[in-house]
Amino acid sequence: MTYLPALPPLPTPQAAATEPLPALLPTSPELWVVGDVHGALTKLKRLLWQAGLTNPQGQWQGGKAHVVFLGDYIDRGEDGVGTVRLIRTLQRQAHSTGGRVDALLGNHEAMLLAALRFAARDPQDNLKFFQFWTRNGGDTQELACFEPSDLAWMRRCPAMLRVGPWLLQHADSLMYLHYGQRVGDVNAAVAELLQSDDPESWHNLLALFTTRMAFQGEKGQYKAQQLLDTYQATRLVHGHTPVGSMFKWPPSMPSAPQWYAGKLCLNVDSGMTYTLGGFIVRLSVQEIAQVVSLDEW
Ligand SMILES: [Mn+2]
Repeated sequence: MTYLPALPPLPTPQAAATEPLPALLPTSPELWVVGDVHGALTKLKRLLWQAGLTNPQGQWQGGKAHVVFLGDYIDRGEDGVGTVRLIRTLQRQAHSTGGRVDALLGNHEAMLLAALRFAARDPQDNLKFFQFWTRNGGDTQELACFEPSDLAWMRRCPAMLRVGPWLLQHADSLMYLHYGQRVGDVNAAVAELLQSDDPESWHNLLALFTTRMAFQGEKGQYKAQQLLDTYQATRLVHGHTPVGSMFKWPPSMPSAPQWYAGKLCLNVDSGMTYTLGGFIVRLSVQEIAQVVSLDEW
């Protein structure tokens, strides 16, 4: 990690080169959020089935529900490729029933994309993109299993979304402010970066993506409010840092979604690939409406 350059000054909004994604989506009567899956495909399928979003085989049965996956689909768990394929399939199936599935960009997808982008022109890995990914749990055995369409899909994953009053992003970090002051601008800038061949831009993205816990501690609530004000949302939902590690819960304690920073932030990373349990969360306009947890089984 030490090779990474100093972070760029904050903020550095970039001109949008691509059509911005819709920043504000209507609030679905059923909004579900799924934290870091990290290849825990068996658990993910069970959770989606238990929530009534799919049948036991993983086919969409969620009707008009809206499911947002918060990034980090690959590495560490049993089947990252299968996880990506399941989410892609659910996106198509949900679309046909008036539902919606979104998948945000996680740092593991960004690390993989960086490693692959520079593999041909930097075979000695002087830029250390490949090493950075493998040292952070990159699963090189899975590399050959990803098809070009999987990687193209990853490059299209938005960095953040706003759904009604909720701001949804992968990391508990202020990194998004480096890319724009509006949700659509951030997504356009990150999408442009993911198509670029500039190593420094990629280094900066990966360095920013290693930051976490920005909303913890004395100034956490203030920072969260700044972020939410900037992106015109009232509550933040994120993954990236498992709740058990953020709040130093003993391993025997079942994980659960956790509010913090004066209830401005909701951490929904169940760490499902590291722990016995796992959960997904349904949100109402301002609250947790339902938690579907494997700990109940
Ligand atoms: Mn992460």
